[in-house]
Amino acid sequence: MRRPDRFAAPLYVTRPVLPSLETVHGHLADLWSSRILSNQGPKHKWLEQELRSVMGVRNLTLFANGTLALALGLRSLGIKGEVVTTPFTFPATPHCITWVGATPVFCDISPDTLCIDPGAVESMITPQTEAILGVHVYGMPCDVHALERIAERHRLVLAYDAAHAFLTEIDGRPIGEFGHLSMFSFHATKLFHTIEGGCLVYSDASLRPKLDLLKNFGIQDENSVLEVGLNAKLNEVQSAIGLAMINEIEPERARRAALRHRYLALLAEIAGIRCLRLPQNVTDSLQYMPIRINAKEFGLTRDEVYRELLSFNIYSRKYFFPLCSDYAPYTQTRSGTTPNAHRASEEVLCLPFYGDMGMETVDRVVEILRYLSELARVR
Ligand code: T4K
Repeated sequence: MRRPDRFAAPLYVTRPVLPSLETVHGHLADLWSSRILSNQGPKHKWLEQELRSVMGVRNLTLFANGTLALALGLRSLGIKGEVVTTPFTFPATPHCITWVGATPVFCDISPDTLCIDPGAVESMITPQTEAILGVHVYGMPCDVHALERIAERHRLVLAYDAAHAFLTEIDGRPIGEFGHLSMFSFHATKLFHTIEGGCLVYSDASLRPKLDLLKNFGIQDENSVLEVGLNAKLNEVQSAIGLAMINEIEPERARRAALRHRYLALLAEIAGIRCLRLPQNVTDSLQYMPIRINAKEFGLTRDEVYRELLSFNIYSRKYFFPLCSDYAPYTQTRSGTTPNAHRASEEVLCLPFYGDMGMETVDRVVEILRYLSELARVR
């Protein structure tokens, strides 16, 4: 059994998609002549318009990043009590709840979707509960219909952290159409990005003026401040990057779809590795390439695989380990039992996945995984 070659350069979990410098220059030239660099200028307005059309939604507001978007979204709805959420997520999710003065409550995830389990949500609801915050992990949708029924039954706000779910659809319906509001991240590591950035999509159009105030210090005009707002505006340079990125979305999605196809076909042949399969009626956001490693069948634990991959110069990522409930600020947080979340956090590994990594790189990553499993078997 020959040890495969190590990658000469580090292979990261992702690399930002970059629009052509020429297109970016064109937009920057406008800024240099107008000298409008921030405060919801023309590029910002234009990008909001473009994204409404690309994402197929009516109500969309841009923010400086996804975290501020979600925190201000919760604030705009006046959430102050308990918010039931998942521990299997990026720390920004419970942080946003905490920053608005509300209290996160953790419950378990479904083993199939890795998203919040509606039954577990319901078991955590108390008279203090005001909202449910689901996370569409890796673009896999939560059980939106079951959550909607629970939210209606208990008169709760239903919000989503859709940071990974840009262009995810269920039965052709944009994911942002479900629930009261959804946050999308436009961080550099996302398929569509503005370097840092994010947006809220929401069902109630009357929320828009409030969100516009909240992201601009609450300033109504020179003489009046109506809200305790923050500075959460996407500036004109970031908006220009976003505009230049619009034409990159579909080519990048096509490249990633081909890579995903190859990964799925090759990984299916390795015992102990399971890929997250989206239901037939769901359009893939093509954001991450998560796999689950069953240590018994594969011969190595996820952590061992992670370390072995580093020796090949592959920087896979354990999104999401540890669970948020195990981070210092949340160890005392009310939580149901979360066996599925614990298991997922110990088994999931996100493999390198970005358009220009190239098909042969997928082949090499899988060859290395196959080698590791064979090596574990003969040891
Ligand atoms: N909710 C969820 C469920 C989220 O996953 C996130 C963010 C949020 C909320 C908050 O949204 P934002 O406020 O960020 O808009 C990265 C991203 O920074 C973060 O946005 C993302 N989730 C998270 C899952 O991944 P890290 O700490 O893993 O980033 P980092 O710096 O280790 O980058 C990962 C790899 O990407 C690097 O190894 C190399 C590559 N990279 C990264 C950057 C920043 C580049 O090649 N170039 C770059 O400029 O968090």
